[in-house]
Amino acid sequence: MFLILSRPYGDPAAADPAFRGREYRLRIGKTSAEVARKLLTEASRAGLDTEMNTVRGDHVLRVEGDMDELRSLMEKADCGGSSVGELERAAGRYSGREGVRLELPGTEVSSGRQMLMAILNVTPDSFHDGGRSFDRRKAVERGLEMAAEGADIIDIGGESTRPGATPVDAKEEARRVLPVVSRLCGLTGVPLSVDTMKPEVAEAALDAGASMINDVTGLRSPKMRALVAERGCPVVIMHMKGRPRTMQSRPRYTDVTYEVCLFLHEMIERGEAAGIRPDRIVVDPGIGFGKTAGHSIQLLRELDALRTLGKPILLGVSRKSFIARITGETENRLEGSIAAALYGCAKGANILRVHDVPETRRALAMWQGISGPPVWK
Ligand code: HH2
Repeated sequence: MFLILSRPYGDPAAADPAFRGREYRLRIGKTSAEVARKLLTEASRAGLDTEMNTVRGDHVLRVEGDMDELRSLMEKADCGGSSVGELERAAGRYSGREGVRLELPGTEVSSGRQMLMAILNVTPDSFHDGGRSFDRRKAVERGLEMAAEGADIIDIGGESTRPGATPVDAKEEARRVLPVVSRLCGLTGVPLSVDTMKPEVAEAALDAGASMINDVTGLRSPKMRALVAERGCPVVIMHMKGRPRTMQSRPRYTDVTYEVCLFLHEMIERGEAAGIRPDRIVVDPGIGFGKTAGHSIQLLRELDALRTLGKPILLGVSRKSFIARITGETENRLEGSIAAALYGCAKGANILRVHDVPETRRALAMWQGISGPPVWK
């Protein structure tokens, strides 16, 4: 697998001196020891910066250079035509030449426009809005409010995944979520997603009118894969290391971005092999899920690596603890959330999962106005 990363956002030299003006950083995974050695030799001959790591038995080589240098390096190291072809395809997906698309009832995600997924937790214990919409009537009111505020998708959850959260059984989760899904479905045209790791809850929610599944366990369950394939609905594959109860107890990675991408890549392959349509899959790095603040920041910095997977990218940074670690503001996390979300957009995020719809909508409009095509005279 190739991961391509562009220069860091902002001043490349200041942000990451290791880049030394090079255009791209490439991670080449799953090479044999022999090919990795050849690549290392050729790269040092060509004066390119390299670093080698072993991740789950794969040799992962980091090379910095522009695309021509990388291509010629692979040819010289005799990696074989298929590897060079795969590099070209990864580069095509990275640069968005192939485009990303996701259809939902009444709306569409494309590379050109970022969407807002509003968070609606029908739980007593979610880390930010726990208890606010636990009452069914209040949840429906809040959903309608978020629709009026401009949410493109509403993501309804009945089980908190905050670190240390107590798991909820399928019956209780369904009891919380299903009435809200059916009621909202009749009252708003905004597509509804259900945030669940349980195939039985997902199935009942689709029957009740939900049109998308957000699976924080990343389609690990064969039943979930079969269900999504059968229903043909869009699905979010999110990366999580461990389980919510224990995931924050000293998570470790050799190369967090590579490992997250490798997991997403494998789950995309398994999902597609189970019959899920390629244009129904969204990927998510799972900010804060089995990650220290440092891991989350590294993933955000390198979010563009996920573009190599060729799927829409969902990003959930809203009000998470790494924001408080940076700003020192434990209570006021709104501004930090918006700043992180916009940074994510610059790196290729297509869908932002947020608690604060109107504030993010206004900030996003400004960012889109500046970064989009020049429409102002
Ligand atoms: N984050 C949370 C829950 N679900 N799903 C995706 N795809 N990506 C995320 O980043 C993500 C998610 C945690 O946020 P929240 O729902 O507000 O909290 P809780 O799990 O405590 O209900």
